[in-house]
Amino acid sequence: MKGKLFSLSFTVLLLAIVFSGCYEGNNNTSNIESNTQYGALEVYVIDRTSNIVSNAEVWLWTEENFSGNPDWIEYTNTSGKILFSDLYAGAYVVSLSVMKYFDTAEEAIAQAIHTTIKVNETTFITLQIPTQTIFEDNKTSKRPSLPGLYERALTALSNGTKIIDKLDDFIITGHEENNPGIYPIGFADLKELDIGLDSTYLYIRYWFNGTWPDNDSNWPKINGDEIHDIACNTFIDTDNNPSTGYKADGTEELFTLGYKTNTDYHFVHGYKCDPTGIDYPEEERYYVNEVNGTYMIAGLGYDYVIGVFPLLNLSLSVGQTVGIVTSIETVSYFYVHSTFDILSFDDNPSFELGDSVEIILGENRTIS
Ligand SMILES: [Ca+2]
Ligand SMILES: [Ca+2]
Ligand SMILES: [Ca+2]
Repeated sequence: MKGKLFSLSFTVLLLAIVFSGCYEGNNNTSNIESNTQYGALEVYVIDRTSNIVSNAEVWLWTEENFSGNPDWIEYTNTSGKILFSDLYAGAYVVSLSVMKYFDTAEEAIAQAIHTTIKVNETTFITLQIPTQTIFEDNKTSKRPSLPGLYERALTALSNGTKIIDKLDDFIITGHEENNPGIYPIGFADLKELDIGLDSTYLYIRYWFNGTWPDNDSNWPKINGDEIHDIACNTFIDTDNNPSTGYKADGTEELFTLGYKTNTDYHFVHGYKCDPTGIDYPEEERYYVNEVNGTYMIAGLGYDYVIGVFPLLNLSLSVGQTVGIVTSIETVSYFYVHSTFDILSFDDNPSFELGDSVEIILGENRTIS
């Protein structure tokens, strides 16, 4: 635990230079050299909703080294904790990974915690993930380009409608390109769909029976097959009339979120609207096919993902009765649909039925 880390990326070094500039002349506070006894530091990491965060990257410096690269980098365990034992008593600074959780050095410095380790004592510190990761359109930017978006989403969703789905209820579609059995992939098993809106955006939150892998190498590998793609689709029947709209579901609008591993085009989100009446080819199903300004919040490393979609172009408003059709699908090397879950109260739902759940937009209600 006392070893220094030498292999740091060029980007980290660049950031370290920024840190160095900010803290010049302010690094003479340590008394570590004269102290030969140890204490410990336990860091606990939670997210914005106070859930524990495992595998969170925690950086630790001695106070005198805070101007540069961290002295230690460690990751929280499944209880959201990491113990730095055998630290010399003295002054330290602890932060979540500057690279992973902050956009600027200034932001990280403002939230770093300065603490003192005492001999034979354990100091406890809680760090909170500073904000949700927000992905704009298909870019992989880590930071929200729209301040307050996460808070807005939570407000609209808490005032909106929750629809509960069963667990372990993947369907076998019967299509030949689909998984004839069921892979046990909890993070693709929908357990709740929340939907809300405000004057600007529609918000859709998908809760899962598991956490999305936050590293491409950790996606499930099963019997020589490998999951490499997840998509969350919500179709809205805006006139609550299944005989109008996109033929398969009678819906008028499609919202999609997802992630693909090992590609430059990781994040997939957007919406389509104004059905043409053409079912194939798929790209001709809607007049409006791409809309900029959509966002995806969380997802990787979380058991939920939130889609934020501009109401522009949509015929949706508070108080409107609509039908909701939702599917969660994963893609593997062997199967177009390696898992398929649909939001349904039917004990034997089928893909073709496209079960629609009727809701009133903006109604604060739980449906199960
Ligand atoms: Ca489910
Ligand atoms: Ca319709
Ligand atoms: Ca289901």
